[in-house]
Amino acid sequence: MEKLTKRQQKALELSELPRAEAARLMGISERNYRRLLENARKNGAPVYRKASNGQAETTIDNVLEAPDGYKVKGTSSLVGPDGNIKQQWIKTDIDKERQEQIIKETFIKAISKVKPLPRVKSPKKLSKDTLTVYPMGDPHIGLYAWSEEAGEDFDCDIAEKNMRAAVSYLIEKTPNSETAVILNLGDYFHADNQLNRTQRAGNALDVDGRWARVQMIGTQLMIDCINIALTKHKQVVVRNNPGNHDPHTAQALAISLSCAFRDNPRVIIKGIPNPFFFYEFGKNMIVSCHGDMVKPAKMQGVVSNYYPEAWGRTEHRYAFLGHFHHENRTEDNGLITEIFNTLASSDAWHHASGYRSKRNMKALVLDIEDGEVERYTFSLKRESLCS
Ligand SMILES: [Mn+2]
Repeated sequence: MEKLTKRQQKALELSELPRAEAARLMGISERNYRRLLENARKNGAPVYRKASNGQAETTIDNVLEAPDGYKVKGTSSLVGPDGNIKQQWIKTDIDKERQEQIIKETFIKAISKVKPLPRVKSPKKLSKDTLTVYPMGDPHIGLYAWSEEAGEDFDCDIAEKNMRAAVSYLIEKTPNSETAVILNLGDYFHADNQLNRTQRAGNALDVDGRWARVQMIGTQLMIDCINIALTKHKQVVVRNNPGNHDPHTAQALAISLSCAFRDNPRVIIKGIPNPFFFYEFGKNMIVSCHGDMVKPAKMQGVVSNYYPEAWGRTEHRYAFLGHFHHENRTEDNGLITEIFNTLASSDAWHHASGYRSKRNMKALVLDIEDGEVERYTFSLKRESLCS
């Protein structure tokens, strides 16, 4: 029996009285009194009614219905010396058919509230003449910074909130290119495993929580970013550069994304183990790697050496890098090398060492003939616009 309300209990106590009298004592209408009794019954309370002669009625017909899902199987009575029934217990049993029906109805009701995953519709009026690139500079999901020590607070929740806001903002602003490239420049995850040290240098890492939780948050976040991009672009190419913080987890992320979007021909997950990403669009060529292995100043030689045919076919050549967190754009003999800022904060060591960069995320629009024609910036100050 569920807990009765005080008013239901009072109504029950008065149920031996004529209904009009009981309602008057409770200061409510007969109709409302009847409702109270009905609700008490629904909560499982057996409710009696007195016969008009003032004696308790003896047949189960006079007992209001058993609680839903139960059926009355008999009564047990206490008979006084005068032969009248003083008290009566109603024996109920589970009504299996009705219970099945209730379970079925409950399921149908619950299911009707569950919305299926929204199938992202392909947008209309798309331009084949532009390509939008969303470089994600070193997101460092899983980094923990405490403002008392590092000047700024940062953790998984903050990283996730900022990234969602940035991607939503930029996708709202950019033109309707048919194809977009989500280019994770590397160090998407702060730690590659639970040792909480970088693989090569062995630097100690300040981490937020458990590694598996960070993986789950980061992977879901990237899936969500891709889905946001699918609302704007017909084709979404995704690349995850392995960084010095996440040489393995970047690959695991890419594999997870391949599985998640296996049945969606609109999403292409590119080159999982190769540290270099290559993409050609009209007269544009994009090469990207994290930036920890090849010095930015060497990129012109590497790109022309690795991709000589594409170098010959294209006119606007870009090398997009992360790793350094500060912004830098240089042009060197036919290649523009650009290092992007990040949305992540500094950790304690970088703060103590005097490194701090602007925190933002950008979107670049490349024209099929003319190269870069537009760019948009989400700085963290714009976050409030996107809540
Ligand atoms: Mn790095």
